[in-house]
Amino acid sequence: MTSPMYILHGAGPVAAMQDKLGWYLMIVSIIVVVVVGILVLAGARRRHDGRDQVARSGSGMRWVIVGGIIVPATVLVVTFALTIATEDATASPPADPAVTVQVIGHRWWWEVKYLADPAHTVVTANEIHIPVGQPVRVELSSADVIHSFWIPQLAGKTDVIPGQRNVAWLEADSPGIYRGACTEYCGLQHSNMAAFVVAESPAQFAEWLETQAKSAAPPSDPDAAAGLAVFQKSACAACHAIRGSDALGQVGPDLTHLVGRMTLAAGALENTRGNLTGWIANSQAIKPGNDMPTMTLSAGDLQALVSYLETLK
Ligand code: HEC
Ligand SMILES: [Cu+2]
Repeated sequence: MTSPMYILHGAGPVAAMQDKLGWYLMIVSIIVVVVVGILVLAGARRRHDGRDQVARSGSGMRWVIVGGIIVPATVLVVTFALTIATEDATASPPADPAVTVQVIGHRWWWEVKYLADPAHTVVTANEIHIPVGQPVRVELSSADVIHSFWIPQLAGKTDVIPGQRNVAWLEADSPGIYRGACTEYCGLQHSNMAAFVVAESPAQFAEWLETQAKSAAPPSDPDAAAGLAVFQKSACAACHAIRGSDALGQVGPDLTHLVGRMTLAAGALENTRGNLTGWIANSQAIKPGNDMPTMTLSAGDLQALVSYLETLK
């Protein structure tokens, strides 16, 4: 769904540092393999000839010291130093990040929280909006098992571990949608656990955050109002929160601004009215084993529910 996942097209400073190290390792490895291959072939041929005096002469010893100790040791030390330097630079976010976002791994979706303004906690799912060109601190935790957070074009993998808070940072050089995924096997629906970073201009980001901080307005349309009643009296409200209503559930994604999201169920479906109806009618057929049970709703209740959810802009 939406943008593919590129691992070779870095689009921000963290990815650029990791790309550079990756290419360095790749090139050095190729050179080492080729050189060792040539030496092995040459050695085999020499043994064949039965001429091995060179190995015992002084020039042979020099070869062993230079080729067997000095060159490999230099390559290893330089590689070690570059790796440590890259890890250090990519692991610690800049001291004053523009935005801090909490990302909580759930089986099988991502909860996304912004605590920038203490009066308003913004909670959304599977979509991380960030201002372009500014460093973003990502605080990672898990509600259940070990997951791993990976947005290949922006930053490498960081484990998401229950009972621990790991920190990653990322920054996008240009606006766009960067697809990521959970990259630590976490059960049945691991492959349907996409995350999307939406990088937009700082003004657009501020506007988005302001919209997200608002509570849902009570529906005016009678069909939608009936839908809200269904939502509150059925199990939905026990698992989902809609800020501004009585629904405070914490098991599933916050639905306050559901319509603004691109996908449903962590990239499993495009967010359209038809897919939303299908998801509520039988989410287990779409994402088997996910934590939303199949509920029996009358056709009327289902339509009312969808009409209500479609007002959550
Ligand atoms: C037992 C808890 C539970 C109940 C009850 C429940 N849900 Fe869910 N719901 C979830 C979970 C968990 C997810 C996330 C599934 C996933 O992506 O793996 C979810 C996902 C969703 C989504 C997709 C949200 C998104 O951003 O991807 C919608 C919409 C939704 N539920 C609506 C409803 C409605 C409407 C009801 C009542 C008819 C309902 N749910 C009942 C747990 C529940
Ligand atoms: Cu996972």
